[in-house]
Amino acid sequence: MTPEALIFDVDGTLADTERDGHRVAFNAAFTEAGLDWRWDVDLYGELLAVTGGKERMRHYVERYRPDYEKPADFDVLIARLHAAKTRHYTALLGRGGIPLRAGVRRLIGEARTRGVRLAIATTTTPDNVSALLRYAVAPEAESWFEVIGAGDVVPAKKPAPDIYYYVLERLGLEPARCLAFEDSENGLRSAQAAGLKTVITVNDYTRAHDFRGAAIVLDQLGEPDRPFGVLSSTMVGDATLVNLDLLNRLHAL
Ligand code: XBP
Ligand code: MG
Repeated sequence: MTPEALIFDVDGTLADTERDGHRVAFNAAFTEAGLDWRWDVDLYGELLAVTGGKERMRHYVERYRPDYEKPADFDVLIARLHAAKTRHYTALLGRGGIPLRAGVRRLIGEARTRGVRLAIATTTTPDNVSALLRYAVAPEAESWFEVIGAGDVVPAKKPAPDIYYYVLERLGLEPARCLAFEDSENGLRSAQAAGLKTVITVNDYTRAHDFRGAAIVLDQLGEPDRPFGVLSSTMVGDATLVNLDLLNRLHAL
């Protein structure tokens, strides 16, 4: 049974955006604002437990900077820092700073050719999604995605299922007709709670996460000359990349 729609997470799934993208942009925003907040690669890995950039900054101050005296207008500061971070991040994407992960372009192309609908469910800011699609996929790629659920359109971010409910409602589809693509435990919990079968492609930040309940866990989607590595699956058979044939089999399980 062919899935009617593929719903993609963005950060860590379409591209490895976190370590060399979001993290760098947060640090640039902190420097610009004259703050001594610095997020190194390891600390950022810990901070990723909290989804959403504004939420992540608040968590950092609460958990790691008891010394920091919050100004009365702390909410305004967070909003300003986040706007600056989005500016730095989208500029970095505009310079071609972040490529797509292996197999992403191929699978999106195959879905379009075969009439499988495409959507996005992410906690990241809409401008970040637009920039990644435009600069890393194709100038018109945003129009390939029927629904883009992003950022603050729902109040509760992943691992809450709200963003997937939002996307499913706009697609007009039951979760059983779709497949989700995620890279993290928070993403998997969100998709699962919305009733979606989920394909996981791990990255360096998420390799050790708990992916119980995922339909399949891979190191990447695979290319003809770069077979995927399987971390967990009951049914890969002789497949070496994620294509619609494999997705049909997963979906039918
Ligand atoms: C992605 C995130 C995002 C980005 C930053 O999670 O957690 O917060 O790190 O984006 P997921 P903003 O891949 O599970 O959707 O700064 O725009 O919030
Ligand atoms: Mg992700």
